[in-house]
Amino acid sequence: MNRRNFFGGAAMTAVAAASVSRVAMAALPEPVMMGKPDTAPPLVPQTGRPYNPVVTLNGWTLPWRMNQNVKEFHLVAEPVVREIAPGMNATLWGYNGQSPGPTIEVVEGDRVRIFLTNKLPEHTTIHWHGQRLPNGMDGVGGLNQKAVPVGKTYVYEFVARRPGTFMYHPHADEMTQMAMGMMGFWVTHPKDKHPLIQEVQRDFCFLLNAYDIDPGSTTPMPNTMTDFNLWTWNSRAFPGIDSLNVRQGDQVRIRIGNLTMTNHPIHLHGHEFVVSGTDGGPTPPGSRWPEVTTDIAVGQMRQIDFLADEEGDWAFHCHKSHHTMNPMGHDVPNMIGVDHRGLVAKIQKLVPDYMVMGERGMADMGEMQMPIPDQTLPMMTGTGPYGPIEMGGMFSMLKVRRDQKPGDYSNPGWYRQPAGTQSFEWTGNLPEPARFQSEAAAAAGTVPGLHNPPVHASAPTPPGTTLTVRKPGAGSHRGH
Ligand SMILES: [Cu+2]
Repeated sequence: MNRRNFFGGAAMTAVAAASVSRVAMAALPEPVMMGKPDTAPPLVPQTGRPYNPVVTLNGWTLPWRMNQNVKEFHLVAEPVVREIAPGMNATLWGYNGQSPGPTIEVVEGDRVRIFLTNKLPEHTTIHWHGQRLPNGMDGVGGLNQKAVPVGKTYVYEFVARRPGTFMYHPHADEMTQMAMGMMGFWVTHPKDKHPLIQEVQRDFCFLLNAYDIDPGSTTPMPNTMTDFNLWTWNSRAFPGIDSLNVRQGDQVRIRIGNLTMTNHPIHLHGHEFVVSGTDGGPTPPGSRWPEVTTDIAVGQMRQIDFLADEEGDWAFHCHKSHHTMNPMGHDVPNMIGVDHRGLVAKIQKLVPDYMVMGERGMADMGEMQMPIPDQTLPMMTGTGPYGPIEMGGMFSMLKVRRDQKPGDYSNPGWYRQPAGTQSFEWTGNLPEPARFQSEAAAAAGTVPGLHNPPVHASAPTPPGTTLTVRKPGAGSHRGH
């Protein structure tokens, strides 16, 4: 947050409440801006009903002003510069200095008033995805309201009627505005103990989003429908995504919404979770079963609950392996299995930077320092205590520690596995695998037919017989 608006949770709301005069009450709440892509600490509520606040991954919660029992928020839709990961800044559209916009946290039954100021170069609206509200507050431009013109401020007001996991985004020139990063998270906390909502010690949230930004440029291409090259959580790509740091024994909730153009099977290592809620509300207990991956379709939200009882650094990622990669060339030939040693050295005499990808797989990409244009990211990156992690995009870690303090969300560093609990190198004898023996036997001619399958199963071809293979001519199937 910048100095002008940084009051630091308690102080911010206290100052606002004390200084609101009759005149000021009629005025707009001053918008709070955020200048950094860091994960902000939870915003503990100073006014209204208490609740256990969420932590937005590489994001923050928008402070509010209490105005005669109405929670007032001020969102400013505007162009922003978002650091996708160190080394790459994207020119996006967002709210209050960042993309995604700030998380809005309220309590079931709260009356909420949101001022939306449009500082974009075109009109916009906000749709409150998943909310029960009056039809005229639903934010579909042209259908429920006139779109908010450039430079104007509109007001949305409704009661947050049901607790749950929601999001907000424009419903005006959606293709462009969502491709540019306009979206935000919304959490409505239950007002009392809720039979379907378990109390948790840690509550995280983030949105799945994707961008198509040509290496070397900074602005996403809004016309792209499927061929995105940056797969992000809250407009961050690994290694720019913060880890989810918890204390061993914590009951943990992670809320995820999908505003990309494809589904994402989100996978957690080392633990089982249940889907405890969707954007339709908390799930009935009879509908819950253990999972380690949950697929989140476009426009869906999933809320997962689990007990973090295993210490360690656990990978947490989208299971589509291309979504744990950062931008890669799309016209790269497949070199797996092609031995081009010698060739590279010859070409490098002419083109010093020349490199060939993936003769033995793509793992080389994790360690080679290939020159890349400014304003893009290495395809796979991130270094752990044992070498390159070889991940990008939608990847992070759940860090479970016995000695993490309650309420401490700081990164505890890398986990050191206790002695004798880590995969290790076998240094004993290696017996010849059985398949090599059979191949050796086949090469010696003692397994007839393994390399030269017989034409007729009933009459094995004796060794030494020349086979005549009849192939159809181009476009012709005559003769067979
Ligand atoms: Cu994915």
